[in-house]
Amino acid sequence: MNKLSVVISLLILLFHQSNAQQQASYFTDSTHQLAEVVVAVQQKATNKKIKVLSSLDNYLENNNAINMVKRGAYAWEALINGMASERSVITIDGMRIYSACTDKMDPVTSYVEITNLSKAVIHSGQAGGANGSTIGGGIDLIRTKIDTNKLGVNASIFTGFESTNQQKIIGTSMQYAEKKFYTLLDFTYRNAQNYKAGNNIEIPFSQFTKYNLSATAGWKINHQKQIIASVIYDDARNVGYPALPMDVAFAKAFIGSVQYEYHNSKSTLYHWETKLYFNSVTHLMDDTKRPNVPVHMDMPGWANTAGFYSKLEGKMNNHNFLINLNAHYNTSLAEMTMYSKNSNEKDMFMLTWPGVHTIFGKLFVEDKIDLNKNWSANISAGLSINNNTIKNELGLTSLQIFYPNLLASKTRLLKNIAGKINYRKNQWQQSFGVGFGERAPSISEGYGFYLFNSFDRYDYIGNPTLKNEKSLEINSSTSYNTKILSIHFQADYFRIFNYIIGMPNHNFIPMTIGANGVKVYQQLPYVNIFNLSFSSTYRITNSIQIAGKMVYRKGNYESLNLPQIQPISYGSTIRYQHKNFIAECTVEGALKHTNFSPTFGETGTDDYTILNLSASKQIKIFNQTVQIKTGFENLFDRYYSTFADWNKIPRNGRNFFINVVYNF
Ligand SMILES: [Cu+2]
Repeated sequence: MNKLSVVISLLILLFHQSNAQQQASYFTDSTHQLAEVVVAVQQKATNKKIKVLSSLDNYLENNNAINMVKRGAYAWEALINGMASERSVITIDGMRIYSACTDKMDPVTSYVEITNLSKAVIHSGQAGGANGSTIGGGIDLIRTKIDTNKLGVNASIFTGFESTNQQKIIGTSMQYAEKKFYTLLDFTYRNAQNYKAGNNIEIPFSQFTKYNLSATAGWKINHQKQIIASVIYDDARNVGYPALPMDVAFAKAFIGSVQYEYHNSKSTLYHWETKLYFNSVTHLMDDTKRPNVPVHMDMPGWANTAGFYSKLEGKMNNHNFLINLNAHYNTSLAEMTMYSKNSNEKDMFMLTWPGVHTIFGKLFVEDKIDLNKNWSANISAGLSINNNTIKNELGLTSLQIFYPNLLASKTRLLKNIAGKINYRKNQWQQSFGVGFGERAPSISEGYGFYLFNSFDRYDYIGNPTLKNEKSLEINSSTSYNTKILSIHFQADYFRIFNYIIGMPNHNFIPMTIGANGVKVYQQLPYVNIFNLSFSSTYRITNSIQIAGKMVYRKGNYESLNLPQIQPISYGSTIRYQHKNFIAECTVEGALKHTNFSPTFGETGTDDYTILNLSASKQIKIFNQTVQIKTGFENLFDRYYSTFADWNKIPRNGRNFFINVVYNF
């Protein structure tokens, strides 16, 4: 067993499992990913504070490698290893999805529901490079697979309530399986009003409504072959973003795929999986509900992506290898219309993403070699080709104002390579790895046109002449595991060359009224990002367990701090379990944010500590089970915001929640 992969299990287990002890089976142990291990099993105790019907955002935030940037109550942006989403690859079942919002209101993670996910596989650094080019890492959101051993109909209905924003959650999960055919359908509805921060302060424009439907159907051709078709339809409406000057009228995604799978555990090439997919994301931002807006704006965006991957896994002697060939084609377009108050004046229209088409193709190979009883090694390498073409004539001519020699098309070659050595003896496990990777600028970084950033209040202009960003990384981990005590220690260092960041350009005049100026994406010669995390679990008695964790990050370019780098944060949980009853008390907090970045508009945040209490119980009635989880978050109603809260919008105040899941 070699835990090279960080796999976090989502607590969907309540839907599909009747015993908390079985959770471990959800912590998949992949032999393939070079990913860092924040050993999931150890994290379990701290993760358990999560509600069954929690948002995926809250769930991901518990991982030591991840911080979530909050712009409202909904759709947070995941930072991996202290790096913004341009530097990571987030996929759903291996599928690439491009967001349609120029303001990061619709990260990929917002298009799935925790209720239809089985796990989030989190890779640190180059280990996350299988599905795309990355610097910080990757998250693959794996949806629930059907339990084909359970023939007939299996279903659950669930409901939840949160007092902080009067959130109502209701949904169902239904499975039907025959010998040759199976299907799974999940539906979740959430509706929330404005939430309240500590001290009972209401945060206006933080409401949202979301519908999510996920359906899968599989046909088993024989024991080894099957075809799976799947769709996700996600529809969020009337979503408020209190930290931003605009809200969302709607954000919709259709995500569809067909997959062919061959599996034969006796063969050298034991698993082959090929998927064709398509997804379409539509986003409409407006400010019609905001008072005192100088000029009303509409900002719709569209992102359509079609692609495939073919993944082959094999085993030969002491080698365990993976070959992943994938490609996708994306079109991204975003517009802005400023409505003139004076009917004699013309409305202003701009393309903020000038109809950029991206073609990306990648070959990724990985091998895990068992050298002897104690030693093993992982090596991986990838080569990608990335082409961006501005297809819209107006978009191209607009950008040519700044870049007169700009050509419509640009092709980049991106390389990545990584190696890791692992040593395992008795309860100890050690690893040491190095990696190198490159990424192309994102659409906003390369081609964005007057994108207003409400954090530093600058209009941003993309730079199509940017070089590839390159990263060198070193990582090391140590774990010690016994039945009673587990400890995990992890350190990562990234040296990123040609680091892309917006820098003020005083020659340009901002478009947004009240903006501080214009920033153009430029490159710092190099930056350093250093991450350190520690987590441990100690079983005091059979029924009482304590867990703790601490995370530290530092990001700088010489004496300049990088933005959005967290201060020291910590968490501790004490958990009591007796049969099907679990009670927990969690303390979490962060120290004062002192290494903030004034250059990028940051002003630092205060330290905070909050306390959460929860209890869950499972009741069995014949073949049916009812799971109830209830508790308080931020019990003392502390008013606080973290370093990652956009424009310092505060987090939730005291929240009473209850989740009920009924399986039948
Ligand atoms: Cu938006």
